[in-house]
Amino acid sequence: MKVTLVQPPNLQRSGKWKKQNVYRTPTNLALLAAYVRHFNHEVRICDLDIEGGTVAEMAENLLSDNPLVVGFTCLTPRYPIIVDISEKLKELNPNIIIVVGGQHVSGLPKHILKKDIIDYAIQGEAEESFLEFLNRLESGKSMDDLSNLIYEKSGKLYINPCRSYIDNLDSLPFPAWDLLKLENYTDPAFYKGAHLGIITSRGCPFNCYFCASKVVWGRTVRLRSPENMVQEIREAVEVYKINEFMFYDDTFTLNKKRILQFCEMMENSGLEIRFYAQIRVDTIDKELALRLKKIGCFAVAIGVESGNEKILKEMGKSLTKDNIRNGCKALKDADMPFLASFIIGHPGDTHETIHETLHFADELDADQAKFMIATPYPGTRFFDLAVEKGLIPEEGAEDLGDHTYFQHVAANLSEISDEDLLKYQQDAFDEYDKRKRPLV
Ligand code: B12
Ligand code: SF4
Repeated sequence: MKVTLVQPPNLQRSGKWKKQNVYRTPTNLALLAAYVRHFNHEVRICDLDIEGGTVAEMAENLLSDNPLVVGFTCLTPRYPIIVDISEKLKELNPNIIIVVGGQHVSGLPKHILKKDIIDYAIQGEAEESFLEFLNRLESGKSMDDLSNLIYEKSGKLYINPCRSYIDNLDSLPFPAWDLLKLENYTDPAFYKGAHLGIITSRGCPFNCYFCASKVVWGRTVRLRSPENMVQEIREAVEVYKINEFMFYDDTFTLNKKRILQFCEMMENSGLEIRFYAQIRVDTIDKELALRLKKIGCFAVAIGVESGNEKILKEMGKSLTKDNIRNGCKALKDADMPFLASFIIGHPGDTHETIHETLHFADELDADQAKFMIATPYPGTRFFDLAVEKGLIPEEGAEDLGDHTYFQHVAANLSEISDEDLLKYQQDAFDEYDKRKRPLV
């Protein structure tokens, strides 16, 4: 079956973000493509974030090689543009089958389909269900009992239960990088050339109220083996000539033993790479930071979120300010640059607690820092709370398009005004822009 997988455009590329030239690989689509291609489906990936165009041009681009199915990956802010493009696709070719997957679908399964526009959605981990979906379309078999599928029949919505997670992540094929124009994936503030996003684990065991990781992966963690990680890196370096990477894992260092083994294997591999990863402060010490540095880690990102002990406790992150101080000290001792992210506008945040957060940022003295405004993504406790308080509608997912972190307040559960939150964010960004230490 001929299928085009689509990364929709990122509409945050306006104003100051437009100039940034930052593009990340749609690794999820490259993984799905590799999986279904293995079973003889014909796949193209179209990254509209890079290819651009008006809605009509994007739709024409997607139809240019006559696919039977178009599949979009969907982050919440991109849902509205997916609906617009799909509408145009159906106008140009009423027989095209449109399916959507990704975090937004998994967080809000009840509100994804659009009559005569979005036909199907697949929630959760999707490799196996997407393959089965294409197989059934091809053979004309009923979709009724297909796990993870969301569909409509005789005006009724069906949300089928999810199948169990893939046990052995090493069994998955490596992403189909040959389907992307890899030279486009740049980020000059981090990387010297093109880079790839690699994911080596799925899931996070913690329960932060604002985090959407669990909507796709649940709360259990599955890990790829160090051998398999090194193999993927070797292929990227030797076949695709790319030696810079971003690990998309929620917490790259969650399992210290695995990462130490990975370090050892990389040291012996003869591969020279540069990479960046997200970690938690309680999963790093000086020894590990030094080992990571030795194999090419040029920086790590940590989520600090707040400088107020009570807010930290209520957040579900299981970290105290001392945990954070210790982790940052280990990174500094190892001379490992780090980026810290903070959230302004937590439920219950006051002027005092936000000042504590800003002072804590000063104390930690990260190489770079970002300050986000708390935003309720579907499937999170924050989303449920915001709906419960009537601040956002659960239905009408199209209105969620503005849920983004820069200079926008989607649902304010803090004790201060929207204007004050926006001002704190802008001032903090401006201040840290002046101080940040370069990574390249
Ligand atoms: C890399 C990344 C990005 C990249 C690129 C995302 C991309 N398209 O690949 C960039 C930097 C652009 C990005 C931006 C943002 N991100 Co982000 N990002 C991630 C990250 C770290 C990894 C994504 C990934 O590749 N995962 C691995 C793959 C294999 O998993 P997956 O994407 O879920 O895909 C599986 C299924 O969902 C499904 N699937 C996915 N797509 C499709 C398509 C079809 C057709 C089908 C059938 C199935 C399917 O199959 C896949 C394989 O099983 C995740 C964290 C995470 N835990 O996933 C956050 C995450 C996705 N991001 C998140 C957020 C909040 C954002 C931002 C809104 C942040 C912000 N403050 O601005 C922006 C959105 C910008 C915008 N305007 O769109 C949230 C999701 C919230 C939401 N509902 O949208 C996550 C989950 C982080 C979190 N822990 O909360 N992000
Ligand atoms: S620790 Fe990180 S990935 Fe895990 S739930 Fe919290 S924010 Fe999400």
